[in-house]
Amino acid sequence: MTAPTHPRTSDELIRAEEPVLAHNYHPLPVVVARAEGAWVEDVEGRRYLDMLAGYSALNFGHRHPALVEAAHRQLDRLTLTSRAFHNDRLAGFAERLAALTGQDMVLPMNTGAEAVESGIKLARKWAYDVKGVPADRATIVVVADNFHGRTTTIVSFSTDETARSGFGPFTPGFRIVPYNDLAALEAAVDETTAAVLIEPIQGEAGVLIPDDGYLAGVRELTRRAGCLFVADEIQSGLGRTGRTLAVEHEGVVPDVVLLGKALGGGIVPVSAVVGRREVLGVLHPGEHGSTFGGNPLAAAVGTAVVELLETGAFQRRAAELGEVLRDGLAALVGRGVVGFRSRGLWAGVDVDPALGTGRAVSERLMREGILAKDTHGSTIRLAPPLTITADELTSALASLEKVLVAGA
Ligand code: IF1
Repeated sequence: MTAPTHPRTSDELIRAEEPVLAHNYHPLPVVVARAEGAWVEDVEGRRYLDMLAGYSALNFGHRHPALVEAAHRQLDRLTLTSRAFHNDRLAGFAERLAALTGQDMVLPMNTGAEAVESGIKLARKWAYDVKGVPADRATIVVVADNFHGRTTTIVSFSTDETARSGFGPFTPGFRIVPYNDLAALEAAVDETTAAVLIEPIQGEAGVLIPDDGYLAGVRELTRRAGCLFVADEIQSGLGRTGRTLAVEHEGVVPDVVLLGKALGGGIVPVSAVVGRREVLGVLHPGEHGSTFGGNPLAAAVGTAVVELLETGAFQRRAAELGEVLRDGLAALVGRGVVGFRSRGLWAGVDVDPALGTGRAVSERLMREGILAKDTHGSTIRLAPPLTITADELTSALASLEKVLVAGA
């Protein structure tokens, strides 16, 4: 790729943001101008291997040709109708997505948080209309260290003070129990419970993988209690862990699955609630909606994403390269890595705090041409595009070793 001639340098662009852009992030000091596949290029033409992939929104790499083609084709036909009318892309998207996930119905939304909020509203309405919970008494059980988005209701049940503090008053009706603890979950579920809402693997918490049997236990517990199992697969889904959905590692089918991020192929925001007819069927005209939800551009790109996943090739690739990632990280334990968790092409790597914070390690990796991001403390999240090659992955691991062992 040739470096674009840009009117301002990276430093000038970073400085220009300061007075005019809200400071709700602390980005690494890199200004990306172009990208293709697993590689991004900054304003000055420096290249970096992207090991974050937009927090798993770029599972198919930057500007995957099939996805860009689908977007271009649709841009030249129709981009938005609102749901006041039908459009010729939505039925196909809903059919393909429902089949891919083994569910009955689809509620198309835009961002992950909107899918989560929609899932919460659906679970509550199902509790009142189907389960018979008294009005306004529905409860939803969530787990500590959850991350489900940034809306006021969602941060109402966050246990991360940074995400929650200063945004009250909060939405009631949520019970919080420890993750990976079936006894605590069972104790929190009662006749008012509409749903249990969990991430099959906790992403922001540091790629925390529950014990084998936990997801199957949640499935059995919610079935027995007559409440819904709602799985937030917005970060863990769509091939990331080596399966279409992370719940498949335990052969579990939730009542509702929340999808986002990679569903839009890293091109447009696309999210969805997919689930059983008995749940999504509680919605009637006028009860829920969104200006852009199910728009033809989103549906066209979303359909192309589903087509990429229908063959299973990306899932197999993530599983195979996930072994390279796992073995590479295992070789670093005791050499700067104090622990790690990985499933498919997704890992949370705990770096020895003596070597620096996750941020400091991310900055050292950046100087080695690798873009990654810390989550909390000294944990680095690795989530490359599933299109990464074995050689690229191996070189990223070598760079990690270099910045850790060399304490560079
Ligand atoms: C940020 C990380 C954070 C998610 C799960 C719903 C959503 C997310 C499991 C909401 C979004 C993003 C948000 C972004 C950084 C990133 C993130 F975990 F992926 F790293 F923050 F925790 N469910 N995660 O992971 O989807 O509304 O953002 O489309 O807020 O900084 P969204």
